[in-house]
Amino acid sequence: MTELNSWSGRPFGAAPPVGPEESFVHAASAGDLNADGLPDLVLCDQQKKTVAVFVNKGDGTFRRSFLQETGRAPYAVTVGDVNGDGRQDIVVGYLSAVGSVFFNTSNGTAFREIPWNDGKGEVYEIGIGDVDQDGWPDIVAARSGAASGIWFNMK
Ligand SMILES: [Ca+2]
Ligand SMILES: [Ca+2]
Repeated sequence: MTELNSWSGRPFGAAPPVGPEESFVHAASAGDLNADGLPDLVLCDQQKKTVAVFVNKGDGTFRRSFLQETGRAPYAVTVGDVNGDGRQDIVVGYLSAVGSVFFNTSNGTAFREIPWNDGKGEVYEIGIGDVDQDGWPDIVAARSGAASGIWFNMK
C-alpha cells in the first residue's frame, strides 16, 4: 500500500514492522544509540513493562540490541546525551513510579540505570535541554496527577 507524503508529494512505502506483533508500546523515540550515523529506535511496552532498543540495520529493518524489564509501566521516553560522554542515553517516565535514566555504556547494547524524579503522577512527555545554561542537559517532564517540572543535572 502506498500513501502520498503531503510534505514532499513523494509516496510513503510500507516498511517492515519493528518489534513483536503483540505489543502495547505507548512510547517511542529515535536516536543514534550505536553511533553508526543511523537513527535507532527505543520502544517502551506499557503492559509488558519493558524498554527495548532496536538498532537500524540500514536497509529499512531493525534488530533488537537491548531489552530491559522495568517492573513499572513506561509512559514516555526520549533519547539524548544526558551525561555528556558523546553517547546517546535513554530517559523513561512511568505511571506513578520513579523514572529511569539509562546511561549508554556500550553502543546501545548495555546501559546503567539510575533513578530520576519523585515518582508522582504520570509522565506524559519528556524533554532534554540545558535549562539553567550550566553546560549540562536537564530533564523537563510534563505530568498528570502531579506538578510538571525540571530535574537539573547536578554533575
Ligand atoms: Ca544507529
Ligand atoms: Ca551519554
